[in-house]
Amino acid sequence: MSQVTVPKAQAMATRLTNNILAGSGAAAVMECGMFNDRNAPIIAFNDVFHRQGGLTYGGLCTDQTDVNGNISIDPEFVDAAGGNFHLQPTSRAIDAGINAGAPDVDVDGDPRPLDGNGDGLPQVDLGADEVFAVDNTAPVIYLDKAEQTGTRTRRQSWPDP
Ligand SMILES: [Ca+2]
Ligand SMILES: [Ca+2]
Ligand SMILES: [Ca+2]
Repeated sequence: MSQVTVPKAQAMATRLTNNILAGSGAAAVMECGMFNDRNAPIIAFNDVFHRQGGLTYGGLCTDQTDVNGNISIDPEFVDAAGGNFHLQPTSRAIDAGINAGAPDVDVDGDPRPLDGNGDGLPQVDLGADEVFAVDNTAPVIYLDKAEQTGTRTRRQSWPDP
């Protein structure tokens, strides 16, 4: 996909949420208002990204990056050239969406929202794919502890699990 055009006639009621729009070339990735309407769509919680650092928003749409949850980052598809638009586990599109109004399943039939960043909060991912949770739990380290207070030393230790 190189460009998305939001027709002016539909723009008044159009709300664009939880999408990844990645493009390239001279045209803006998201060009708004090609037809009759004078109102820009409501754009929230999307990743609008130009692969060469070019124009992301055009027409009626002002730059929405860092506004209303919108970001502009490489979505880190698994293999875009090969047609695999699943997200890599490191993608910042994971858990970057808004749950309200999002579908219950993703393109694979995976349930959504899932907690994909390990913070305990299930949040939808941007785009068609919902990524299964990765275990980001920090490893538990057991230490012996010694505190010196005046001439006294207090020792504390925990058994290994
Ligand atoms: Ca998620
Ligand atoms: Ca989360
Ligand atoms: Ca999935």
